[in-house]
Amino acid sequence: MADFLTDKPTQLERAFLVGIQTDTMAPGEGAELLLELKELVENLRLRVTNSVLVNLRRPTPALLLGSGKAEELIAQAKADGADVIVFDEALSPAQQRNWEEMSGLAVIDRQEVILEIFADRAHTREAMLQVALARMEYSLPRLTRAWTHLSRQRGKGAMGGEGETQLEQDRRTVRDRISHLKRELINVVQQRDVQRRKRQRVPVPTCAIVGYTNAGKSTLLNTLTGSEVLAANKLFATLDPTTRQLVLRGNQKLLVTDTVGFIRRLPHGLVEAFKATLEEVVVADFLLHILDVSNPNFEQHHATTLAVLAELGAGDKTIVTVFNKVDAATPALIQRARQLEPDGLRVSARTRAGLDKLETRCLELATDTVSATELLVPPDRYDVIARLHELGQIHEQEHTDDGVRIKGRFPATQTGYFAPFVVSKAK
Ligand SMILES: Nc1nc2c(ncn2[C@@H]2O[C@H](COP(=O)(O)OP(=O)(O)OP(=O)(O)O)[C@@H](O)[C@H]2O)c(=O)[nH]1
Ligand SMILES: [Mg+2]
Repeated sequence: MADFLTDKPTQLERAFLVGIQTDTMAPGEGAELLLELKELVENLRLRVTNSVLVNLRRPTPALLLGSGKAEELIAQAKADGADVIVFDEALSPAQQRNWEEMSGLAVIDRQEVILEIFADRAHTREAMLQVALARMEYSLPRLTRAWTHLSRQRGKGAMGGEGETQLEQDRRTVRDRISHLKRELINVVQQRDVQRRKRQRVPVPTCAIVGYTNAGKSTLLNTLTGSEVLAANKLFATLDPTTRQLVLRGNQKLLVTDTVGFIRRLPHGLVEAFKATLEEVVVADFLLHILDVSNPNFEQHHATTLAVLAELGAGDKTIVTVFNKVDAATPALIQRARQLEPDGLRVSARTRAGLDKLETRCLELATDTVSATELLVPPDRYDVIARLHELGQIHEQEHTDDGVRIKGRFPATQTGYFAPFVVSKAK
């Protein structure tokens, strides 16, 4: 078996892209997705020879498209000198195999392209584990195809004869690797949990920056906190979460986490695999949803991000919508942003325009979120109890053997004062 942890795509060079427009899609959506697919494919350093948009009435089980159309596309791909056909629409394992047999070319879909980019970007142990897991889940039902993934020589699965037993062996190996990776990822999650608890002994409020890939999340983190996280004009530059401290007015601290970007039709296995990393989003006190308002597709990006957040179980968090790159956006686009989210903030992480307003909003939310807290005060510290009553609103107070247990809301500006007594940060 190829080593999925270290493989890099190197062999294929020229891609022929096939986009699909169906009746159920919004007009023009197929064309837009196809443009995005082109960008994705170019991020793999493949050259795009041609992009074709096909109107699809009724998908067929064997090839997705009708066989006449398939033959036509294959002839065109070959004439263009392509060595791989890339579908924007997900292909079933059988469809993929049929296309490969019919064309003699490698045939992949958007999901696999995204997986390959993630594999290319993964450098830390955690990211590599997550990508490896997602790739294996993807390849398990596809072991009989001629190409197992971009970086491999032709596979041996479908060769007949002792092929069956070979295939069974391959399946077993992949299943074993999958359960092994899952166990390792559980360790990662536990470790992260320990780190987070250490950090939260003093309850500093947290926020996570989320959004479509290339929206400017890392740039915003850098500008706000003066750090130097990699920000680059390429898709999925960030795979690992990075947390930095932002000091707001009145010395209010806020931990800000930069996260992996989202994209339309993100492979489900990838979202699953990245749950360890995306835990930061789920536990954050609030989210900054960054959009690239200079990109005419930002409305779709907005919807995609909200859908992924819902899938992660973070759909009901407080979200601050931040329209970034106003320096590069046309007035018409900015007008559309206003319509989409009238309360959204308009900023430029590059020129710093609007960042003071963003910081003010963060301060309001940070002050709000530290406030729901459970404390345990030693029985002899009546001074503290009196002060807490003075400072905040007490919701519950109970005398126990260990001391006085208090639940309530307190201004975050007093965090330093009550932090030593905090038991947990209630939600
Ligand atoms: N014009 C302009 N460009 C920006 C702004 N903010 C970020 N960019 C550029 O947008 C590109 C992507 O920025 P990143 O910060 O890497 O984006 P990201 O959201 O972290 O992307 P991923 O990690 O790939 O998901 C870079 O080339 C940035 O220089 C901005 O306010 N204005
Ligand atoms: Mg980034």
